[in-house]
Amino acid sequence: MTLTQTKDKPAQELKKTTMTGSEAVIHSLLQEGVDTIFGYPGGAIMPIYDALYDFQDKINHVLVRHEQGATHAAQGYARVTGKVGVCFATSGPGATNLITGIADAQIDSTPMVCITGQVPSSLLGSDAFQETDVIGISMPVTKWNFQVTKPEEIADALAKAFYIVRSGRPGPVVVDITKDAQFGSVDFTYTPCNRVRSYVPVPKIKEGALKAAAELLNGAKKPYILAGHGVLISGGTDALVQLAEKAGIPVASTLLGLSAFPPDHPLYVGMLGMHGNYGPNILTQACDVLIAVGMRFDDRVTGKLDTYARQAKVIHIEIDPAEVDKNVKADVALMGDAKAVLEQWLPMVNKNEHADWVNEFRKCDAIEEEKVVREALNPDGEELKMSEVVNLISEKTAGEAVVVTDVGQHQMIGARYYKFRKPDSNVTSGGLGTMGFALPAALGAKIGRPDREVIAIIGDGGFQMTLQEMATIFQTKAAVKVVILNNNFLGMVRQWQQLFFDRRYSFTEMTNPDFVSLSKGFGIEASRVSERDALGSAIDTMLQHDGPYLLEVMVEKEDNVFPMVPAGASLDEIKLEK
Ligand SMILES: Cc1ncc(C[n+]2csc(CCOP(=O)(O)OP(=O)(O)O)c2C)c(N)n1
Repeated sequence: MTLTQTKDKPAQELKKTTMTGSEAVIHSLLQEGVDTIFGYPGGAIMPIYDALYDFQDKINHVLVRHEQGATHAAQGYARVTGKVGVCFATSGPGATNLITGIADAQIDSTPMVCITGQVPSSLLGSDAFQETDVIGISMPVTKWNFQVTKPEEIADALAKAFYIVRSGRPGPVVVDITKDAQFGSVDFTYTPCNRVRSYVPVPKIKEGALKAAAELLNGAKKPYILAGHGVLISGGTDALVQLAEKAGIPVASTLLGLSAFPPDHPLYVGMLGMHGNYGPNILTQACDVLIAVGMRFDDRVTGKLDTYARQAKVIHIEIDPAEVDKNVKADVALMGDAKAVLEQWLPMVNKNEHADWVNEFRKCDAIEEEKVVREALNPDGEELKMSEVVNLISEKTAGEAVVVTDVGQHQMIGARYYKFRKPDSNVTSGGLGTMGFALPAALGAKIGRPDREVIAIIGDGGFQMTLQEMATIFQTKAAVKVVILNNNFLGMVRQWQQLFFDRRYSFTEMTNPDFVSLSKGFGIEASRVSERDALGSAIDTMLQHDGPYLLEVMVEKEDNVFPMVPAGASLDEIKLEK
């Protein structure tokens, strides 16, 4: 996302005024259009919180219950609004509690600015109370980080932080501010940043590469588009539809690319990856030109690299040069912002149709329908399956909700059976696979888009990793709908134990608390359902409830997610059943 595309208000110049470093932090955030912060106070960041006290009419500070919750909430907020998520935390444990969410934002390209308080600069390196080297700790998982020790550095550091997180491939930044810098006085001026020496956020699109790619595509008999998160980040969904329609190219989506292409479109063929659809995986091994758009050939998508799409010429559209030729060698790399590349490339692409090729996907759909989907959506057994629950939620929300999933079987089922009909609607932890992500991310998404229905789908395991954020949901009254798919197991790990470790269920069964009472204890209305006959009305009650609501759905304990490409296997080895 380039600076010009960001949905934040643009930063403005501000003339000189004398203020404290802490006030300078708040004024800098206001200059960048920030109106929401997720945070948790403590000793080393108290001056900044004190300054914030006077700006409660301009900035909504959401007091989370754990700093990890602040990061995931900021991620959820950023993913559905396209704006920068902002977090505050204190030094030491406050700062270290941010690390999981920062790593998650880094691998899933999410723009986030984390501001941490730090011990006074005179005490740096002395093992002072709550001193930790957050710069050192966060270095490998941030796009940039910086320690401010003087009040006059604050404005420039924050201007640079916002420029870096928004520009090019988005990511997280940490700005660590010592307490003396917060207390000190500064003549504040604010100059937005729009350039950093030696940093080229968006590579220049090369005309020659576009022509070479067009030649490959125009000669292709079995072209195939893999759409990733970069399509959504660049706002390139319309451009992608135009390309696919003009040249008659089937389109598959990565996990994070879901909602970038209309699910009912005749050229849409489904999801890629370990638990993706059968056709998109198996036919990767049959296409002749593979066009990867804003995706990074994650190992969950490629399976065994040595056997991955060996027959195909690869065109890789990508903003981050570090991703090109990293896992899969590109025959032509189209470097740049996905939307810009697609728009510039379109006139060079010939009109075409590949009806027989698209039909090969439909034949695979029929196989998957027969072997997997029919039973998943119309089970013979009495117990509810996750798939039928997600399918019903999809129908009852007309595919128009923001769906935030956690990590595990329910995540893959959510991705497979929710029909995302609006862009920027799928919020999940893709790259890092962070259990505990969904509840706070859903809170952040609802705060960012109160106009949209936000539904968190979470496993009984992951819910217990960040359930304290139920208190934040209660306090903010954010009308998040939480669906726990309770199988009394760490389901995805149990599935692997069943399939690859001889059914030795080593520490994956859970004796759970009473989630309904727990929710009510947090002041959030809740109910439980386990019968098929009662499922529809239970979902209706949840959706119609004015305010947050938790629905616990008891599901089959040992249900499995299929298809599955076993870890490290080739895509040809995809399993449709045990
Ligand atoms: C923080 C973290 N710890 C461990 C894991 C490994 N892990 C992946 S899926 C999973 C099971 C999730 O269980 P649950 O939340 O109940 O969801 P289910 O798979 O049953 O739908 C585990 C333990 C992880 N992804 N994240």
